[in-house]
Amino acid sequence: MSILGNPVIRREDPAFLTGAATYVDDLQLHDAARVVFVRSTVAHARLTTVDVTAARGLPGVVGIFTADDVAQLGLAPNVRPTFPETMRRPFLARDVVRYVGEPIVAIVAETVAAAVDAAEWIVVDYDVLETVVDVETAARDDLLLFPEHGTNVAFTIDADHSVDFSTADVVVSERIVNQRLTAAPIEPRGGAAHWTDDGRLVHYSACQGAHPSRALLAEIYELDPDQVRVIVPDVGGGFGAKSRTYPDEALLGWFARELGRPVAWTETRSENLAAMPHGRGQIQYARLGGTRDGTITAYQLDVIQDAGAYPIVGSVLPGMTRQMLTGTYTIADCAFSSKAVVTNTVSTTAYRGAGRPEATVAIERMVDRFAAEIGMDPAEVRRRNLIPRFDEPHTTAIGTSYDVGNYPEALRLALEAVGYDDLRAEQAARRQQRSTRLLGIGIGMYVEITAGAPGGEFGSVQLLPDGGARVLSGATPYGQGHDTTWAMIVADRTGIPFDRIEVVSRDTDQVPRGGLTVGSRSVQIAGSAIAAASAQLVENARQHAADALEAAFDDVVHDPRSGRFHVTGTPTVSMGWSEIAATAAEPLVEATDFTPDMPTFPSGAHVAVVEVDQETGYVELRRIVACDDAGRLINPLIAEGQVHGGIAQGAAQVLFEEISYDEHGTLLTSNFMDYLVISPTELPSFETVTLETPTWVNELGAKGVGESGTIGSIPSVYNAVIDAVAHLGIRHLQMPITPAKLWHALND
Ligand code: MCN
Repeated sequence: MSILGNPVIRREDPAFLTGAATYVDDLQLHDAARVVFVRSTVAHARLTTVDVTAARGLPGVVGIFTADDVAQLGLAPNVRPTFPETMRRPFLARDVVRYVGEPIVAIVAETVAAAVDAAEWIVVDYDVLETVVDVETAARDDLLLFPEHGTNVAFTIDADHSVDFSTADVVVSERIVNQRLTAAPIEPRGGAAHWTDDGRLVHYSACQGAHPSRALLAEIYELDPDQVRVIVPDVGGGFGAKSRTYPDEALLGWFARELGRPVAWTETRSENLAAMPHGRGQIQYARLGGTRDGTITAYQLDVIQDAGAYPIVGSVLPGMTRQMLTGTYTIADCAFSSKAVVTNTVSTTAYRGAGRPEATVAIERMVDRFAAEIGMDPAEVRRRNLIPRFDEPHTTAIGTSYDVGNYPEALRLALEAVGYDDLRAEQAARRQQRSTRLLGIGIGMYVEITAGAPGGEFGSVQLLPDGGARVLSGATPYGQGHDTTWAMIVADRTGIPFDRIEVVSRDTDQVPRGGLTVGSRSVQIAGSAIAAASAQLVENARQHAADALEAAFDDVVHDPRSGRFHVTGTPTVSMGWSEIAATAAEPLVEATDFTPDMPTFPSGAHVAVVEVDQETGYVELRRIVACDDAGRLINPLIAEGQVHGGIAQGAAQVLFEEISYDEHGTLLTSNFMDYLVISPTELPSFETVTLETPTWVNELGAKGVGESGTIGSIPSVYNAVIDAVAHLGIRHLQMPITPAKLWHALND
């Protein structure tokens, strides 16, 4: 029996659960000074004075840095060369600040307390400029953040034609707000840096990719990548928001070099809420048309994406929304357009799902709106429009080719598991009894794209002298259980026992290459590389066994279950991995880079059941049934954990979480009293339903699962809440649907 597909308990967890893990802030770098940033308290202003003199020489202060002190670094590199040059940001603000939280001065001191005290003595005078926070207002270009750019629009995607709604009997339209969120990782951002005697930069970072971080730092410091070592210690979550070493953290190397000693920085929670880029922030104008028999014929989605003050990844995420435009449905005529627009807020970036939840929310809300309009059950409308099961690539009207999928089965399984018909009967009965506990049932179908960005991943497997193995992986885990997963793959392919396989990652000196852990790409790319390297190692070892057993190579058989090599027909004449390791003149090691030919498209169906208290507007999540098809699962226990976390974050978006700024650009949600992170008390036990439709894109048959829970849960919970109140004439509400918002809707 293979170890793959079994719920192997994560080997990472004992350290996490007992406090034995080492996060950046736990590193005891000898003689490290601490960094504190002075950040803008004004959203848009000309800086008239930045006076640091009073802070110099204060007890414990070892260095103070302003824009002038880091001028040699120029502007921070753009995320991609195609980003507008005119919108590039400085490392520290020089003339103008464009959001609350923009770093202006860095103080380095013996302790954080000394640096915080010194910060009180920094004088910053602001000549306040008019501010634009609302993205729809910013899109009108009445006020420009970068006058030399001529517009606030950073990127556009134009619709290639106008959709024909003339054949539709019914057309529904809606403005849908995918509000700003923060990733809220349990560990905020942090880093530490020092220089070696031979001039190498060593940078520790709580980030999502050691090698991309090294490449960026090498670019900034004009060093050969070999001159930079990035080490990623244990990381307390990232959810997309830690996918880049941002300008503040990138400066740590500069401070360390100038001061000739190590420096370390960990942001506070409020700093994290203000300064770590946010997610979502997409406003959608959706239009969907169809015939009275329930056939959807036309769909148009136009979006405005809030880029924040300086465009980074968030501003190009509408591209992902476009790719997943029509979701799991066959819709003959569709079109998409988008504009990414700068505002006086922190930049937006990827947050779990990154552009795909937005696509899913739009189509799934509109399908429900359409169903309500024609008076048909939303499950039935979905059944009538789902793409039938396919095993060859299926290309949608927007031009995206999906690999394999079985959407009707996911819907059937989820509805069966939830007991859909009984719930509808219960809902009808309650409505008839005029119960104030309003029952809502919401379906969220999704298909999403994983490993959507091009690129491969490195993996190697080395046979150790004692017959164990060491795996090197270029992927950087930050909570996904990669060590367990990679050891399972190697154990399966080689027969080397699981607990004798060690995994090395997150250190650019130990692993030659690696990518970013984003877009749920790791299992399908890094996992496939490791599987291929394992297979090569087996072939290599077979040759050794053949030599040692004095047999022809073709006559030597490897048994992956026992981990032994024997001569065909003579199982007693055999060798194990430790004997091969002992007899081999050189250590056996095999390395591979795997680059898939195309992304994969995980899919599924979630059904949420909610109860709305008509008197208070409080929404109680009663059940969430999730059927997530991520192809073949390597470790169903970890996959389920991924789905659980994702569901929690998705439900949180619908019910509680929202980053808000006032009209002056002051952050109103600067702590966890105001930013309502969801907790277990607001969540039911999730019910998961298994469906595995293996992909042919990689030999593991695996798709990504890291973001599925979020993508499926948002539309299901959203639709459930609206479904609960639909009979009272409510057609739509914007997220988050807080008790106050719902109460007002029910009473207005
Ligand atoms: N898995 C599996 N079989 C599959 C796919 C995945 O068994 N077919 C399991 C594996 O055990 C793997 C894990 O699921 O270790 C996640 O695999 P994958 O879907 O490939 O995703 P990545 O490892 O590339 O992780 C990225 C993804 C993203 S994009 C976000 S955002 C996210 C997420 O992972 N952020 C997380 N999960 C997170 N989990 C934690 N704890 N913290 C975060 O910040």
